[in-house]
Amino acid sequence: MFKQFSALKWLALLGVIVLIALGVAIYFRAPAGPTTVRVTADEFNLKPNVNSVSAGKVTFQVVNQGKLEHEMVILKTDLAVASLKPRAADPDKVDEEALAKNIGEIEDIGVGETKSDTFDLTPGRYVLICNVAGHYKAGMSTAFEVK
Ligand SMILES: [Cu+2]
Repeated sequence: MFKQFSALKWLALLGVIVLIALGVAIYFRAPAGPTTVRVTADEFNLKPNVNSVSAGKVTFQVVNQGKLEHEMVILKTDLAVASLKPRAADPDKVDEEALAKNIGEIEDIGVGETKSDTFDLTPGRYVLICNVAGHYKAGMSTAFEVK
């Protein structure tokens, strides 16, 4: 009788320990990984599935659904989407450093291809563009916000 009670007591204690361990694991669980933004590129749009994310590591997954090669350049700028300046030597392309900061880019995304990269983004206003000659002017740009 005593031995049986003891076994039950140990079993109950084990149950309590498991519950506490679970609680601790949930409380201290690892923070979520990078935010993923899926961007669709075609002629001539650059469409992210969200227009704002929280600051931190952001993975952009760019899918080329068009018939031409595209890219995605991340510019940190307060300029409006349509107000980026053209390059003096190559007016079909945006000057990525004039009043904007190039944070990074995913280049040479072939037709039907998906390319991803992760960037550490600080709060602010951004513009995403495709800087293949003529594509920005044709409409491949979108405003993006990091909060
Ligand atoms: Cu393009």
